[in-house]
Amino acid sequence: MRYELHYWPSIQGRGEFVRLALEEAGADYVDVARLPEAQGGGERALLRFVRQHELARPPFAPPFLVEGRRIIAQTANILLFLGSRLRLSPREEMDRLWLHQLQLTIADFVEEVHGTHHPIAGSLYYADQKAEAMRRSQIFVAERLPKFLGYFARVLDRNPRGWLVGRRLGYGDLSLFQVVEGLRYAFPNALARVEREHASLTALRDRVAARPNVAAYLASERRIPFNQDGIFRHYPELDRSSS
Ligand SMILES: N[C@@H](CCC(=O)N[C@@H](CS)C(=O)NCC(=O)O)C(=O)O
Repeated sequence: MRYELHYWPSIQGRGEFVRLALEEAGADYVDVARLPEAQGGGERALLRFVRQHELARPPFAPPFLVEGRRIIAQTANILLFLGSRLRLSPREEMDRLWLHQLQLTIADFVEEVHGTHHPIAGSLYYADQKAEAMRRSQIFVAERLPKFLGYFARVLDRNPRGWLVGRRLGYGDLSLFQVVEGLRYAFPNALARVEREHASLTALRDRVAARPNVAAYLASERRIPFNQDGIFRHYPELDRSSS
């Protein structure tokens, strides 16, 4: 059955974690809001869906995935659902939970990345919260970024296969790839320091980028370039170390 991904059409955002899983698996899917409005796409289609108040299990926010009559929201939950269908998660229950746990930790981290440029409110412009963003980013660069990435590097280092969980690539590896890519764009100075310390992060990033389906996707127009509307934004003034 064809999967429908519903996400904002002009940013990678959280939808990208789902896109990467669908692309790596060669799944049959449509990125609905990226279709022209005449074909039922565009932001209007997305908003119409979110505002369908008669839905029994409505999503709160994009991304969400539709498969037939099923609607699944929350990035980590979508990946939990897709993981077994697309062979991107291990078979053992405890391994699956471990992968889900890592994905939830990635979700926490992504929220903190977003908080670097929008520490007060998502509804305010960056310019209206720049002072707070500078303060928050200093702490992010000095403490949170090395702590989260050091954690993921430790997990990678413990697996001789070099993946987060088990013998094969899973959806968590694709997400960690996206985090490294996003941070290279948003915080190039801070990330270079962390990558120098943790070779396993760079190795994971390179192995994922070299997967044939991922490489084809990254080179295609389906991959939206990083931009200043997404989660990973490059404001040079935020990428400074306080030391
Ligand atoms: N925890 C949710 C967060 C979803 C979320 O924040 N979606 C953003 C776009 S990335 C959105 O459109 N939020 C609208 C809102 O929070 O009102 C997830 O991981 O999927």
